[in-house]
Amino acid sequence: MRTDQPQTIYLSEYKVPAYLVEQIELRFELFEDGARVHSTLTVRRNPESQETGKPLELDGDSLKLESVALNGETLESTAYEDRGDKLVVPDVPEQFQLAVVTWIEPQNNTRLEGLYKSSGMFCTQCEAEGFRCITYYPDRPDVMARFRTRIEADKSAYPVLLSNGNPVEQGDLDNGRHFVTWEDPFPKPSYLFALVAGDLVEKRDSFTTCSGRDIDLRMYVEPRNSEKCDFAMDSLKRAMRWDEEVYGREYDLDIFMIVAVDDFNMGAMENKGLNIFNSSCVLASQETATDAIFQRIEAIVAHEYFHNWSGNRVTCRDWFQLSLKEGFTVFRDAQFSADEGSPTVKRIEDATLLRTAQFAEDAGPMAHPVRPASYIEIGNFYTLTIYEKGEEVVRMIHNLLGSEMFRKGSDLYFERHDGQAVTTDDFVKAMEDASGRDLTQFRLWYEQAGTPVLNVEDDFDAEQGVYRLTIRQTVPDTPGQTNKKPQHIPFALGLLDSNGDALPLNMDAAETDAPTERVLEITGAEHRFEFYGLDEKPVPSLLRDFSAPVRVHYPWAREQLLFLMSHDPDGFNRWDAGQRLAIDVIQSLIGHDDETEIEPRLVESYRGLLNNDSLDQALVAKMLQLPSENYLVELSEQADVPSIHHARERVLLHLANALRDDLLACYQRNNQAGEYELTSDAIARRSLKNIALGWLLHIGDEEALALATEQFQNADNMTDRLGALRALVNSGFDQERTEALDAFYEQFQHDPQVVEMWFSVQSASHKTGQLPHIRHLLGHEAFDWKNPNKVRSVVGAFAGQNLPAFHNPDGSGYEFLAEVICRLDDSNPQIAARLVTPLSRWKKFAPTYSEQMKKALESIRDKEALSKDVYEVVHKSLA
Ligand code: 0A1
Ligand code: ZN
Repeated sequence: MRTDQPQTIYLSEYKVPAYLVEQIELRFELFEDGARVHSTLTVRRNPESQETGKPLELDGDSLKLESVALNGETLESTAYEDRGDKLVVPDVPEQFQLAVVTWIEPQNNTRLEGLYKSSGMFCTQCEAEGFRCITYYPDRPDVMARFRTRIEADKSAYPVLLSNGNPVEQGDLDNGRHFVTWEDPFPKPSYLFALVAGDLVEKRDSFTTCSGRDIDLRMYVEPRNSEKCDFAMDSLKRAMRWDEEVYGREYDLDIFMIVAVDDFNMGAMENKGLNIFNSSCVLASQETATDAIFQRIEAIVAHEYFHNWSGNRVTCRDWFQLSLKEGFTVFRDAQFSADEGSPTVKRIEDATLLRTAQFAEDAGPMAHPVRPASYIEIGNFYTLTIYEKGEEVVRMIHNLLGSEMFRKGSDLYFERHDGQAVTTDDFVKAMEDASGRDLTQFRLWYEQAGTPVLNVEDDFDAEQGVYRLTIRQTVPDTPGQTNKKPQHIPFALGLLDSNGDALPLNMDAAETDAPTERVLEITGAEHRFEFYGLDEKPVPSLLRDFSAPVRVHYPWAREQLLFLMSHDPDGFNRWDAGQRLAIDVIQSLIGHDDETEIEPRLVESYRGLLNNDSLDQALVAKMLQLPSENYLVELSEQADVPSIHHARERVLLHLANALRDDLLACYQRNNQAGEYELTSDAIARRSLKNIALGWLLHIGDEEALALATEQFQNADNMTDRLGALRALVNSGFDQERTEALDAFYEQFQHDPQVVEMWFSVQSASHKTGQLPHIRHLLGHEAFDWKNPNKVRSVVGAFAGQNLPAFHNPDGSGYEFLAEVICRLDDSNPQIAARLVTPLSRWKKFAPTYSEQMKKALESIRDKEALSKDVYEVVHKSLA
């Protein structure tokens, strides 16, 4: 048990830095048994700081201090204090140079923060507070310095030496060593520093910017990955062009580099001019990556590139402002993906993630505002709330202002704050100043946690021809926040007549020529809207395109949902109506015996979808997918996972049996030979085909088994091969499942990204993902505790996606997860803390489950020397 209480950091205690760093000169001597880091800082007192005479305090973590020199004079150890996490130098002049030498051990760094080794190469991860694991430094984003970095290493083992900016010098040294010096002309915070040294192949391309500058584009990967770079490179060029066209943002350095590393805690990192990626988020080929992975790579490459403006040129003042860069950048990458593919499908995917996982976070013990007010460990705040809800907040500003004003606001923001470290409030202010709109109440979205709930009622006055909507909003209590104020909510609405035609929304009796869609603005606790000139009670289409991240309650009749599924001109709401109908049907079966009738109109609507070739096929593919077990859990009060699973399975089996011939026809229609393409139509076809195959195998169809085997063996792309594998794994055909899994591993065992898919297909499957098999996978030759992707693909998939196995009523799933978390806490606390999430939701489950989940949390709490990462999540969960 940890006896000391880690410190909480508060936004209200923010103070400007007492010292500023103008320039930092770094020299890295890289060896196999460690690295020596020489750092020379040019420092001056911050004229804006009130704290005159304050000692210089530099942050450090796991460093061995070798020497300190002030203005060239080596200091006696009595002239400074080495507190481990701080280096304090009491007597410093107004301006000075401080030279610090530290010794670090990248080869033993399993936390993957700071400088570490991955597959034999050196690489860094400095966001949020990793730079302090490299050298003593004011490691906070509002200290922005110019970096000059010299890297020295063995030339044959590490021929490639990279850092931020431009290479300015290179040469050979004694003993087979060499060096390269890099200079970054843009002042930056330490979290954007990066270094890479390795034996990597270089892939080159170029991009000509809108002003005619030629940019050198380079990707660095291990030689075995050299054929997996083209898609990322192409995505990068498309993102660069898009950012010029849509946001007027041009790239600013002469070189832009991307490096792929296998061991990485997150997806990727936007270090200035030198983005570092988790291999699984950048490397792809037709044979090894699914369509979903291609789309993820496109989005992440764009995301990291867009950060060059939204994050790097304009950065965050402190880590409470994290959503300033993340919310805005996710919004930008979502717009890019929408423009490159199917906008409706992109919106459906984003809303699904938000409603399934962010709403759950917002209703759980770790709920926090988009701009949090306090934290213990900032690593725990790279959350769905900061990223995804943060995106929604920016999207709502876009919805309220319109595209043109939003662009004016973004131009003003970049112009006003270029080179500065600012706050979310500065962002909102720029939007206000450019548009003339008052966003005072809107700012509550940054301050109040919790998902607002809208209760919608309607009535129709047939005599007057008036339709009335009454909308009441409440914002639920969250830890530390009660009695919240109403928020400013853009609510997009349409009304349909009984033919499915869009009605004009006359909001004043005399109005003519009214639009058929409006964005209503809800600001009070209760609002009433009236629509005139109607002959019959319309069917409302509420919160179109998911115009705000809120829960909407309206007493939908199944009739209305079926009607919207086939008539709503808003694609998102068509899909949403289908989801609501399926949820209603599944929920009505929970706790009832297997004789209860399943809504026959659900089958007919799915039949209609399967045979609908006039609708966007990408939308059809989404509409066919039943709501996930995770979402059904999120929607319930006291979740009983086996009952939810059973009810959903009943619906799935019923649909698959009733639609057997339609599914087979759908499979055949979409199983066309031809060149592999990544167009949204081709992606939709593969998706439809694989959904049909999965359903058919689920009901044990022999004809489909033959098709799946054929597809598994002969597919020319990973989407189809994995689609067939997944269908086989989730089927009752035991022998074919085993054969396919063995053959797949045999074929792809040398490709870590594919082996990760192989792990997660098994771990997430109700058929194979039982605990003994999960333990078996942990002992597999390809499993590696030190590699976060492997941990995620086995343990993450089991606890996060395989709900019936994880929530085994005997509690074994929870005990297992607690054991894994304790083990990982010693080597990689960031990854360990993320794995606590499924347990942290214990209050959401029926008592037999929640009591055992709580026990598992308590067992983690009692571990010796718990990291502050895990401490924070576990303690807040148990509070
Ligand atoms: N800023 C990166 C994500 C990132 C965050 C933290 C990391 O280490 C703790 C690593 C990467 C992004 O938004 O892509
Ligand atoms: Zn980001």
